[in-house]
Amino acid sequence: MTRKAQSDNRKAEAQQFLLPDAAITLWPAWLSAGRAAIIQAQLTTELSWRQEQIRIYGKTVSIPRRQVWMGDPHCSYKYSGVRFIPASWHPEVRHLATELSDVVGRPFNCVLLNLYANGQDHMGWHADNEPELGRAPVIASLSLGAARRFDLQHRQRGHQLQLQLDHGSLLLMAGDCQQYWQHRLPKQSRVATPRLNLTFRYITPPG
Ligand SMILES: O=C(O)CCC(=O)C(=O)O
Repeated sequence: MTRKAQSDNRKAEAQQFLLPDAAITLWPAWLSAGRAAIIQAQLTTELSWRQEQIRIYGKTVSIPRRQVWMGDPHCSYKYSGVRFIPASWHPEVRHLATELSDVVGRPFNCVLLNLYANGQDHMGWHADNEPELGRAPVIASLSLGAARRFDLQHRQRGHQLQLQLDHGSLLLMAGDCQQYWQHRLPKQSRVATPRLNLTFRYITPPG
């Protein structure tokens, strides 16, 4: 099958959610289980994962997961008072960024990778609304490993959405999603195996 035909098949399998102030699309099996497992194993062993420390309400705490920030050299990123300088592209991650750009029709030049050892590791409510990402960022979130629940809630209207992000799934958050909605990856104590998530983003180059 050609790359174009593969990407058309993936598009056909997309689920779109009709929600106020957001454009959310889920491809439950964007990568085959085999390819997703190979990429998960490779990135888990080959990247320099760090458990970052951030300041919350004046206290320094370790975040409940490990991370790598990666991308083009200009893509530095400020999160909870810490400025992250991007690691250079891992070839497989750069390849995924190009593939995703083809499918989504938008460029991606940086990515936050999160490694959750098990269901105790998590990420709290937040939006990817840092000024570097622009007014209506397009975020492409690829999941590898343990299936986890992913929650979204509208900041003003109270709408909620719960999704399951499976091994090899792709979630696209676009439109005004980051302005009006928050999302989180809650703790799930019964999950015993690791999960890796890559959120591809775009930061406008200077000049
Ligand atoms: O692991 C996930 O699915 C959530 C990641 C996330 O919310 C983020 O990178 O901003």
